[in-house]
Amino acid sequence: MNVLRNSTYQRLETHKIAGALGAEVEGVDLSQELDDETLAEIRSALLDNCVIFFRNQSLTPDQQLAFARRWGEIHFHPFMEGMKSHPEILEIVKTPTEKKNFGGSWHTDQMFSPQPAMGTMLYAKQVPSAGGDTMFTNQYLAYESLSDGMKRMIADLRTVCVGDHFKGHGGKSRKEIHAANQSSMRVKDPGDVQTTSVHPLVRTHPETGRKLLYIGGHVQSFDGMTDAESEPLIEFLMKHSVRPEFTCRFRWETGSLAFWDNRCVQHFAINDYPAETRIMHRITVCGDTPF
Ligand SMILES: O=C(O)CCC(=O)C(=O)O
Ligand SMILES: [Fe+2]
Repeated sequence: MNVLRNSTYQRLETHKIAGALGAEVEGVDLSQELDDETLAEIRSALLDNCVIFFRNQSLTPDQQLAFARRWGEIHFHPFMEGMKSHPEILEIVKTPTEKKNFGGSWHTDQMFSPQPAMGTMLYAKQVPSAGGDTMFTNQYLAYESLSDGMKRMIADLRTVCVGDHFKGHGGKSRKEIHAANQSSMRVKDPGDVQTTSVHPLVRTHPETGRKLLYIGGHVQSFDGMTDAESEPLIEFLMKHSVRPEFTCRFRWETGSLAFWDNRCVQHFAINDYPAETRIMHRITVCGDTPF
């Protein structure tokens, strides 16, 4: 059952943007150093709503980083090169000449890492006149809405998650895909950073204690099963996990910041602005080992 998301706050206000998840937060200026009470209320709003949005923020990279650091260590993307001036920040850019976008399929961030990102903060620097929205889906609801039989069947499954050479991209490497797209974003070699990991398919959120379906586009197979055996169930669960009634869709404006909890949502960046430019600044915060 979905939680009601009706918490009340002293320092901020929340406005739900959909039935399943997502709320806009008002009353907070993220460029300022926040007191512990405000931060605690933002944490409750995040845990309640799975993804929260702040509008009309004016943030330098240093200010965005200072806010992110209040949540933990910064997670560096093993494959994507950060900004020269701020390696912790990934600049997500798509210009009119680029066909592909970054994050244009359902996934949860860095699921291929042994300790995937706890949360992602995405700040809009430049947005198209229309389009370029991001969708989110609530993975508690995805789990809870499965039948008892399916819940029993998947209870002990573990997923093998990969960070490169995705089957969906014909096995091509990130480097090859970005080169073919003449992408503005730079791919780096992960070196000896681990980029294939095995995780429980049914995960318990470490803060809320609720179970959820931990699945996303990085899942290649189930541990101990062949690709052919895994594929039909992965396909069913991926389709189920993004049913419209589990989702919300955020319409960006310059100065919007989205903060999502990667432990319980998937997201999808919609690629529907062929002739325009979109520039976002993204920081991911380190997470823990899924259980
Ligand atoms: O650009 C977006 O809306 C999201 C891209 C993405 O997947 C990410 O930042 O993790
Ligand atoms: Fe993402």
